Amino acid sequence: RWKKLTAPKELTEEHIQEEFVNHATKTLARSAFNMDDFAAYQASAYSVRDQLIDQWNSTQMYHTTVSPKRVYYLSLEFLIGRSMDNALLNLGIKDRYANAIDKLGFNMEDLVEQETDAALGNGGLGRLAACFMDSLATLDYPAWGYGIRYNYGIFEQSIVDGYQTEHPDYWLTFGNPWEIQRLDITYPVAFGGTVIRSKGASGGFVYTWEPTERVVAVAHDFPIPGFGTKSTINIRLWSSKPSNEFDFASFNAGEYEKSVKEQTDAENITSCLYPNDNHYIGKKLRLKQQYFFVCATLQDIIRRFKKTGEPWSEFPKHVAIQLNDTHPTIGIVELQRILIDEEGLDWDGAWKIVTKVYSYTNHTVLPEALEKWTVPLLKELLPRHMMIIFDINLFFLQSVERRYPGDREKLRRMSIIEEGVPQSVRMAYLAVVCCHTVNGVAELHSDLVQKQLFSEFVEYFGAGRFTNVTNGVTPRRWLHQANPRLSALITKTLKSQHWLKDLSELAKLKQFASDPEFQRKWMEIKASNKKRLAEHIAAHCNVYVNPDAIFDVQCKRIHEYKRQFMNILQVIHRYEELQKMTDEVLAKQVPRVVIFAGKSAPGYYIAKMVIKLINNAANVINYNLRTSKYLQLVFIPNYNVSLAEIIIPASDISQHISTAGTEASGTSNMKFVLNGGLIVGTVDGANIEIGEETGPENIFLFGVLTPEVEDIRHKQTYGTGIKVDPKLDSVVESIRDGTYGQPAIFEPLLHIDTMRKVDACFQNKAEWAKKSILAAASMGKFSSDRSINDYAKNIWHISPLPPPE
Ligand code: DL6
Repeated sequence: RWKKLTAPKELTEEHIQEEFVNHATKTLARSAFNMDDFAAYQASAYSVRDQLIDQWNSTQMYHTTVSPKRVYYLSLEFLIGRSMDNALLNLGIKDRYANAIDKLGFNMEDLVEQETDAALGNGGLGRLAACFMDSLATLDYPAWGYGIRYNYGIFEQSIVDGYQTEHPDYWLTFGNPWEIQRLDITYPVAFGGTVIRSKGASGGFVYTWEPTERVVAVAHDFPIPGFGTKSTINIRLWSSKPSNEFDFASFNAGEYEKSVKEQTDAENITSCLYPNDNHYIGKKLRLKQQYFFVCATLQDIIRRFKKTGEPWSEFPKHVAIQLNDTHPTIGIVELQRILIDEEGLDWDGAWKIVTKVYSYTNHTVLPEALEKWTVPLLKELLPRHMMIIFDINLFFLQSVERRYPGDREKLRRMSIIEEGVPQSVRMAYLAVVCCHTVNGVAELHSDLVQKQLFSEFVEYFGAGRFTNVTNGVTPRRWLHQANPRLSALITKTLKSQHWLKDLSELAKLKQFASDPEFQRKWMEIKASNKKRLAEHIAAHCNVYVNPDAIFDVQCKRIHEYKRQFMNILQVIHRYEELQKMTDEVLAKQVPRVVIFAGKSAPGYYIAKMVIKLINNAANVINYNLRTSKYLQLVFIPNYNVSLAEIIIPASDISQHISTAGTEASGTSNMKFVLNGGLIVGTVDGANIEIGEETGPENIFLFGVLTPEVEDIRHKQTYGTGIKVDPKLDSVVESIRDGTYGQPAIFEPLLHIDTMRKVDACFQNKAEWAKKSILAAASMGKFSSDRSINDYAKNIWHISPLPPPE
């Protein structure tokens, strides 16, 4: 009877309308006279969620029955964006929904716009996690994502007088139809206190942690549907709440603030996402977040494993845990602690299990982004974990000492504990010592990881522990959803949608790259995407940009190493050149619209000054009546996933110009090319592999190679050569003399010649269209499906488990 009652009904338009009205009137208590677009979005969202839940229940039930090896993807960030459009497309029910809703007087595209982004991440790392979830579901892998349900996601950015201004992103104001709160799934999490050592029954020592602070983790589930499959997997995000709701003693004594303090302290743990990208900050609350989330996650994983009734030795046959950067690394220590202190295993037995389960992805070689927690802070919050880290380090260094007797310098360099006042724990070293596999995220980056960051560990453990998995992006969101017309053209041309499940099929488009009719359709879609972006810019920046100009985009987090500063100098140089031209020469210039977007960390002064400079320069450039036909500049505020979905399909060129060796991979580079934009980029991160796939003629790479960077830096620092490009002298001078507002503080540099090349190429429309098609058709490698298959095969050793039809 249960089965019959829960069997999904056929999803006819009528059924969709019934469900919609049901949610509007019952869930939202609205009447037909009180339905605006937002209420209609909510009613649709709840009814789509019902569809998701059906699939999700059957996927989970099936996985529970089979009990396969699962991968658990632990990430402090999941930058999901909006869910409704994505769910409709992945479930293959968008047209039916749009028609059904249309007949009720609503437009699906308008409703989709009502949704607030789930912005629980800073940038590339968090968005990668979201792409990976889409691929895991699409490829039918038994997988779970685990993270934190922040009440406040990444701040919202507005531009006031040219300056970035931050506003809290309370994304949950109107509830969240895409989550299921699991008040029945809670786990205790403890902090602080002391550790008591006593003699155990077998004569060895037993350690009892007596914490001073206890909170509770509550599960919230976000179903993630695969594309063209019944698999729907889960991201489980934890929120914190107090273990004792209320301190009645204090309340009765009239100390009201004290009585709620425990409650607020507990809830604070999952209040805010730390808004730093590629920069670690040693805040106590951040460490609490990290431990809180892995502690709850491990209890959940262990509960699931225990249902199998199998002994601990079988744990690695059921569980693979991937650490998305070092942020969840304390989870390694937590598992060792649980196994020895709570499950009674001896050290070696526990260690064998722990080291078979965990693997670690490194996402940066920048020293300022490598996490280090001070020993006093770790001792204060997690005293037992600190003891275990010291033990792991001791055993590790003892074996290093055996291999390299007497080499004290090596021991100091390789130690997980960095000496200093105070001492600190190098979390990346901890991860390398404890994980069976460590990967970088693009070929060059993985090479630097092995040759620079962890070279002595490669020598010690052997190269087998280290590998590369080049990042990828999901073509479902980043082409099918963001660029529906291009997706439709590709499907029509290839006579099937299968390319959305196997992106390498895009290569078949190459045969049409010189076909004028295909080029015309391709470029017409680009033109309409540019118009759409121009409308967004008019609405949000009050600038009317020329949609026929080259759209030259740099949108990403604002960071010195990403060199938005270099880009704005180049724009200013272009502007100055235009000023010098006669009307005749001016009339021959290729019009350009330069588009910046991106957030700076709130405390990152230089990055914020770059935003200000861009906005100041825009104010000068856009109001020059003589030259604004040829050059316009905008900074679009509040870059997020939804805005990226508008910007990316509209770019002609996009800039990925980090100093060689600094950008681990980059993933927006892949999204731009997939949408027919060409890259202007340095020889860095995934740009290199993209160039290998497209061929050098379909990408504008420039600049020095990684090994040369150190050399140049050295020469600049010590003043023995390399001079600033003289073409930039006047730019630097004009910034210095205050033409663009804030004088000085900026330093110059290059890529002007590449931009000239771009101008020349853009004038030949057919050649440009051909490059655009060929580049997009070469993107097969950069699907996150390929990345996930690499992880599954080489690191996690898991297999697809499609639910039965
Ligand atoms: O791997 C995803 C993404 C890369 O594409 C970017 O190149 C890289 O900068 C970013 N790394 C981080 C590091 N943050 N921490 N820790 O966000 O990862």
